[in-house]
Amino acid sequence: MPIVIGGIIVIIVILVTSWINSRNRQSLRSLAEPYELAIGSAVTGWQLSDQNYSSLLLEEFNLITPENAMKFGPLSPAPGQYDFTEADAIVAFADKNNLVVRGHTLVWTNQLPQWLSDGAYTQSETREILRNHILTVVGRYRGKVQYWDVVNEALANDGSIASNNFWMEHIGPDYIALAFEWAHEADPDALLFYNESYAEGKGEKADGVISLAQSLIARGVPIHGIGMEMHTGLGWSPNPQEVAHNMQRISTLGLDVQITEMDVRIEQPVTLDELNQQARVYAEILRVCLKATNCSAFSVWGLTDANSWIPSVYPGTGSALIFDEIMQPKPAYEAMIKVLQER
Ligand code: 9MR
Repeated sequence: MPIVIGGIIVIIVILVTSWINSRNRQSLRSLAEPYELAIGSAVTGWQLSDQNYSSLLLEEFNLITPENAMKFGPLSPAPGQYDFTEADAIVAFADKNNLVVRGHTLVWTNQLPQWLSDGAYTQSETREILRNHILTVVGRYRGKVQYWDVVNEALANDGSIASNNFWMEHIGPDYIALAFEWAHEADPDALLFYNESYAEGKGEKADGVISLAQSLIARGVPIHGIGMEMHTGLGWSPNPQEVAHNMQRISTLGLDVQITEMDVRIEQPVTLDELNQQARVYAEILRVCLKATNCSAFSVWGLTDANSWIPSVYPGTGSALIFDEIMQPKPAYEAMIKVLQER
């Protein structure tokens, strides 16, 4: 009898220990929490109902960004009409699971509705269309979307405001300030970001981001942060010291910074050595973000290599994310875990 009781006790101890271990399992989000750093991934609405996808997402991440669902084109099939099905599903999922949402993106020259890009609207009509769009979308998710990429990729490579841009052509340079003001009007508590690509290291474009932010702040425009997209690749990733310097400059302006869309593409087929090099790039950028006092989120642009935009846009390259096509952690994931444990 005592043997039976002893056996039962041992089984209970094993079960309780494994339950405790599974709860304390180290994940990116749990390790990042003490740093008050959010760990994010871009998502699509339809994938959230896939059990494997959503459990990996919830284990590792506490912030999500709709990859396409909140862009003007995908949202609005006809003037004044909206289909919020996918965006609502993403926000409801976040709500249910206590995730932070980065709304992406209110004003961009890409992925516009065809009725808008083909339409012949006057300057004041276009202003009104943009105002209504921002008030509608930000208003709908007031209190549920904590961060907005208000304006996306507005700068040319030389750091000037790009002229080959729908909003620049139809409204003029004021479109940027106006968009922030309207977003703030629709949700005064949302934190409003300017998001830019290929402006992470030293260069004219990064300087352009700083001067744009400076001029918005000088005009009293409500802007709270800068998004560094961080789409990069092996052999041409930004110098970490330069990224750190830019984060510092952004901090001097009183703004937050977030890594918003990181991926590191590799030419196919990949070798283990290349995956290790990729891991070093992820680790370096995460370390820079952790050391910066104003870096509040680190997001990758897709959950796994099966969900990445890279292979379709840059054929022959891929493997850009931290989980592989079958959802297994890659060296990049392990390297990020190590960086978060370095403290
Ligand atoms: O990942 C997005 C892809 O599915 C879309 O087809 C593409 C359209 O331009 O946009 C991609 O996401 C972009 C993001 O919204 C803004 N920064 C650059 C991203 C990659 O192009």
